Amino acid sequence: MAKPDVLQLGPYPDWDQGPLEAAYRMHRLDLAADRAAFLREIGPRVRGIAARGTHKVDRALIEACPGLEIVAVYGVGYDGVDLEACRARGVRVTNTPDVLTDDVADLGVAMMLALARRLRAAEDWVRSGDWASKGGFPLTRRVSGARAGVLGLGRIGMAVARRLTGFGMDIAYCDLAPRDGVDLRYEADPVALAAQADFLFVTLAATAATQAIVGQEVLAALGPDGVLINISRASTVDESALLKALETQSIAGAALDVFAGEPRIAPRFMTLENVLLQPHHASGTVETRKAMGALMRANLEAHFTGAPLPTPVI
Ligand code: 8YV
Repeated sequence: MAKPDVLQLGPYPDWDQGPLEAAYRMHRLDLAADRAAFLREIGPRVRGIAARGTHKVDRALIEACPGLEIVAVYGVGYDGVDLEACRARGVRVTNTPDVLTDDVADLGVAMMLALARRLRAAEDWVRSGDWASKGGFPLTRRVSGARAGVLGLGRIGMAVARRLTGFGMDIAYCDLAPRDGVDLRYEADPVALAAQADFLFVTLAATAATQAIVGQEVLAALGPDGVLINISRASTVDESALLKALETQSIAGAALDVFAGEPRIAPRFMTLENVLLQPHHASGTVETRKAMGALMRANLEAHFTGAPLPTPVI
């Protein structure tokens, strides 16, 4: 039987690319010189799309592939996929939940510590010789025992909260409703959550309802001692309100793994001292990326062999 044609929207590590090419005829849209011409030629043959969490699988792309059966996302977030258009066409969508939860939570906590304890500036202090010439590094900020807010208590929010417990933090969370069996303080309103947080973690799924949920009001409530940590999607934060809050120091700082227009992020971030900037790599460990790739490939394989999808979205 002929290998199914799969449209690939971005690069994967060799350990995934090899097996993908062994099982499917892969077509690299990301390497096409003329995207429209490439889609006109390949689109009619495409049965699957392999995407990364940040890719757009919009209506136009779906329409360019009239025989499309499945969109397999290498990532937990599927906000880039037009689910309505997929549903209307009976196209299945899969993601890679669970396997990345621990790494994303780990990075969120690492970012909190790195920003509060000023690891980047402190290392520069050593490397530049300031330690020898000027003496001790300026004092930083304590994390243990501080107040944390977790905005969005899904898998990743829970994993963050579990870790923060180990730091003896006073933890509250906000979600659509209190979670059964969760022994953490619940706040129905993100503004109220921010008002009682020293460190506010954004661990929301990106949906229309969470769009810019961290806006001017939440940032004002977070206040001049508050720190924002975003390991979800840039769309959950009103980035221009955030930049203004950082520039005017109406919040203490932000540790960000996600940005509007990434990887070409707003230049205003680059000159700020009170930020920690990460290149959207919370899931970026060898172990987790291997598991994500294996799960994405397992979803494709299940689909093309008629087996139940391991992790369907729709
Ligand atoms: C990945 C992600 O960085 O899981 C997600 O939703 O955004 C990340 O894990 C991404 O999918 C890989 O490009």
